Amino acid sequence: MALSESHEDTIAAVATPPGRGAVSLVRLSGPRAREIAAAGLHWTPERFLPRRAQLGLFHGNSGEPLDRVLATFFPEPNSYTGQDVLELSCHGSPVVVVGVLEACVALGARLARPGEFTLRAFLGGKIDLIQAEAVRDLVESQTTYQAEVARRQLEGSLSAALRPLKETLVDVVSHLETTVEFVEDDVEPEERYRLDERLGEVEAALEEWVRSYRVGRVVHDGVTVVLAGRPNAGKSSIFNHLVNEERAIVTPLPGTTRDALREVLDVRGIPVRLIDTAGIRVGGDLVERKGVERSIRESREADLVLLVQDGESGAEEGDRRAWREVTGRPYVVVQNKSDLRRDWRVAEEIGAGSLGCVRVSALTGEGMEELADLVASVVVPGGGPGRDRAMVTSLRQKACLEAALKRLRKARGALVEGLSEEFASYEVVRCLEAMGELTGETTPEDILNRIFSSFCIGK
Ligand SMILES: Nc1nc2c(ncn2[C@@H]2O[C@H](COP(=O)(O)OP(=O)(O)OP(=O)(O)O)[C@@H](O)[C@H]2O)c(=O)[nH]1
Ligand SMILES: [Mg+2]
Repeated sequence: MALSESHEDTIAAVATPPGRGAVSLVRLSGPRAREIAAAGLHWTPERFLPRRAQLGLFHGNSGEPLDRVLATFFPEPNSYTGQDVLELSCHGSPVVVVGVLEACVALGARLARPGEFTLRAFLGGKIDLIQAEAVRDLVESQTTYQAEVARRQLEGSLSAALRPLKETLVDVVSHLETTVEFVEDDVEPEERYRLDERLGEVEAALEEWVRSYRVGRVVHDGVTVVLAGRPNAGKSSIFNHLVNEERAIVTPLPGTTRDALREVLDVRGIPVRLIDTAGIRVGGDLVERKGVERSIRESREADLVLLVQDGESGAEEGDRRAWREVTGRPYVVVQNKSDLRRDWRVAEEIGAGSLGCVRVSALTGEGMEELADLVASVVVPGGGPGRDRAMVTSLRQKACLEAALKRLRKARGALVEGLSEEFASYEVVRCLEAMGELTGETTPEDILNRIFSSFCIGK
């Protein structure tokens, strides 16, 4: 998508998911939005009232009535994109929706590309790039916590925090530039010290944001957690309990699970891809051996392994074998079947390398809340997601911040080493550019294209 391409054409897309539903929404944005919708409704454009839901009969390509729709007109600049926007809510049949969309196209609209509405909002200065990314994250969120973090970012938490930092940098640059112009009066050492101190404050703030990515990444991308252990320990029973469904087959026979089973669940706001695997042991038939291989492979790629042990029989060689296979990955010990036995200890070496230990019963549900707490505190650095912390959630944002930090440190180095002010000033300007790339002011076109093409159509 060439961004230089005119945004003067009017775009149209279905904004609701494909399939059947009570209502579907067709959205138009651009200078001809009102005219096109009016033509479909057989109205005059003047009949639209700003931000009022108005009922009308929408007509198809050949003039036949299609559906009674609810039209809402958002005049520019007070719309999502900043342009004239028209939303047509029709009955949610794919036939009706496609008919309305096709009529709009026949009347002069162009089909929107993925993310093009949000791109227009960005280019029109309604939102910055961080907020645009937050729109996508909000649409894609799988847990309420993810949605909350995205919403906060959409409201501009990071953008607002960056603003005073940028102002400080601009101020420092103008101080440095003044002295460059009047070469004869060098900056006094105290002045240098003061400027360096101000840069130091910005550096500390940027570092804090970079650090927040450790949590932000987990919140945004989620984690993979694998249930592993010897056969019959109750892995599948725990899996079923956590996903709240009889998803995996459970039997008293060791070696029940062969294939890996996956489900995504919400653990204290973190999206967890939970995988149930075959019990690890030697021997078994060909199918089971394949299952065990798979189990070991999944465990070795996991962010966290739940090493399930059988409380009924207690720690024994079978547990040790499973443990040896998963070592190298972070793991917690889950002592299952607490309803049968509570007096057993985890083998010392197994407990020593673990990030925690919890006693549960998949049968009664005992300890399951503690297990969820333990998982959340282990996968999120700093012990569980903070409720009101704003954070950086994308690698792109983190990379921009790191680039800015690198420049900032160079600038501080130049000041401290007593180099000419020009050097420091040059680096601070580069730092500002990196921050501009973060919010979208100076982001190269190909990066913008990549970001917006990852959106869904109609957003
Ligand atoms: N009393 C009791 N029995 C349990 C508990 N959890 C599982 N079981 C029983 O233990 C047996 C094995 O459970 P599974 O969940 O199939 O064990 P698994 O670890 O998935 O076994 P494999 O798939 O063979 O590796 C079944 O008979 C379960 O009903 C528990 O907490 N308490
Ligand atoms: Mg199983």
